[in-house]
Amino acid sequence: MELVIGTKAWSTWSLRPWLALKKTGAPFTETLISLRQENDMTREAILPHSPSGLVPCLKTDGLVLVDSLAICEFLNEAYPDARLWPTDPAARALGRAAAAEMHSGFVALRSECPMALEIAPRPLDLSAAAGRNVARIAQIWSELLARFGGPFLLGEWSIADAFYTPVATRLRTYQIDLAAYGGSAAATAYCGALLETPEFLAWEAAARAEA
Ligand SMILES: N[C@@H](CCC(=O)N[C@@H](CS)C(=O)NCC(=O)O)C(=O)O
Repeated sequence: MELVIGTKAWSTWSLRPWLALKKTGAPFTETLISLRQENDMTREAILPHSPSGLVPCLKTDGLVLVDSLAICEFLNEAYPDARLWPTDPAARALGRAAAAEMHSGFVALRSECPMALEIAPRPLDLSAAAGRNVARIAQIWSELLARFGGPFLLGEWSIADAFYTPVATRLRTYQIDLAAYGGSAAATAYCGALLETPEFLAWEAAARAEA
């Protein structure tokens, strides 16, 4: 398998399936494309790998799969023993809803607070829209952690946690306090736990080495 990804300091979309793939334990190679190159050069570098012109892209068994959520769902089916989603249908449904809400939403937070693993934490004033995004994330995290008992959203680590790991980096980088947005103490602890998994720490070390 080959996972084509973007600059590790910035590519939130790449981080998600990379974490899931690491959790499967399956061997894979990485192809790293530098994002934010001038003159459309990033797109030109991506296109030979990914017909969407976007990363991530997974190449496996003659398949070329684009989109972080689709790749994670593929991995869940290809590696059932990795339990990337829980076996309980209700937990799985709630996890998929949480991941999909991240995948398709929180636009203000994403644009105002880009993932930037190479910079030191710094405070930032959020717009009202981004503040509402943070409050909704605090609500999702607090409810799921209370329901399933943590330490991750559905109890054991799942694809939902892969989708919220980039959010945790944003909260840390821009010094956003979840408690100020209605988040529980468990939600704050969960944010820290996402940034302490061995897989995320390996990604972060590589991101810092890129700089
Ligand atoms: N919905 C897609 C979004 C992928 C995406 O937007 N990727 C960005 C990098 S994080 C990209 O490839 N940008 C191309 C560019 O910067 O030219 C997914 O989930 O994979």
